[in-house]
Amino acid sequence: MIQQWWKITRTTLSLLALGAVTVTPTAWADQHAETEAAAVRKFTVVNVLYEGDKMFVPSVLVAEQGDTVRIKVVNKIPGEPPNHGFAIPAFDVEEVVNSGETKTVEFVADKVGLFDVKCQLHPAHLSAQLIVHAGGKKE
Ligand SMILES: [Cu+2]
Repeated sequence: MIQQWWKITRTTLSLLALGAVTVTPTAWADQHAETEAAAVRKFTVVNVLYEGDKMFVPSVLVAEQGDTVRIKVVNKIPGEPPNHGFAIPAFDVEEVVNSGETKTVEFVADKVGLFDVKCQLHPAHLSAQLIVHAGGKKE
C-alpha cells in the first residue's frame, strides 16, 4: 500500500520536476528575448517657453538600435504661432502639435548615430538630439 502510494507520488514528482525543467527555461527565454528584441522606449517631450526661448524638454533622447521609440509630444507654448512641429527627418517623423495639445509619434530606431530633432515649421525655434546606440544587451 505504502509502496504503491510512493510509486504514484514519485511519478508525480518526476513529472512536476520535468515540467519545471521544461517550462521555466522556456518562459525565461521568451521574456529575455522580448526585452532584447522589442524594447519600447517611451518619452514625453514638452515644448516650453523659458525666458523667451522656445525649447524641447528634454533636449536629448537616447535609445538603443532596434528599439521602438514612442514619444509623446506636448506643446505648452502659449500664443502665436498656434502650433509647432516635431520632426526627426532621419526616421521620417513629422508631426504638428497645436498649442495645448499632445501627439504621439512612434518609429523604430534602426540607425545608429546622432540625429536632429526639430520643429520643421520654425527650425530656429526648437531643437533637440536623438542618440541611438549600437544594439547592446539589455539587462
Ligand atoms: Cu515651431
